[in-house]
Amino acid sequence: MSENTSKKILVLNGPNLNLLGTREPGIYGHETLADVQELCATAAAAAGYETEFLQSNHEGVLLDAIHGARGKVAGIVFNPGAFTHTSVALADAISGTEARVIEVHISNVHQREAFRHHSYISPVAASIFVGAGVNGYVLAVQQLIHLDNR
Ligand code: CA2
Repeated sequence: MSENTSKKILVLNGPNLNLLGTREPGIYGHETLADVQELCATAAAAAGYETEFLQSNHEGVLLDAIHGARGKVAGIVFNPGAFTHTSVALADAISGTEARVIEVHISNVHQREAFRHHSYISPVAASIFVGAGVNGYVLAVQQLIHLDNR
């Protein structure tokens, strides 16, 4: 484990992901964000890690969460939602704080509209899981733990 980190993982979700499980099940599945929270906590606990979970529809709240996590977590599992495709500020926060981020997208963004094919987050992410449904969060937690113990 690298120095200055704890056995804590921040799971961060961006705009509209609070709607998970309520609409568009053909794209995002039937699981709710509460289900995702439980999946992440269980995957983390299996390796002795704790999770902190936050969803926000506000870019500034996500920025503050990334800044606040500095030195306090092993890394961040991050689904930035639509901010993925628009936010230089979130990318700057990740590179500026040197946060270890695993980017997650429930849907396969590359099978969708062209504007979803570009991510400002991917160049500053350590790993990316796309199109694995909510299991992508579990894979991301496991990957983060793997990287933390290299
Ligand atoms: O596939 C993903 O996880 C996305 O990050 C989800 C974002 C979308 O803008 C990205 O391109 C890909 C949208 C999140 C909205 O989630 C909803 C869930 C259920 C119903 C409506 C929206």
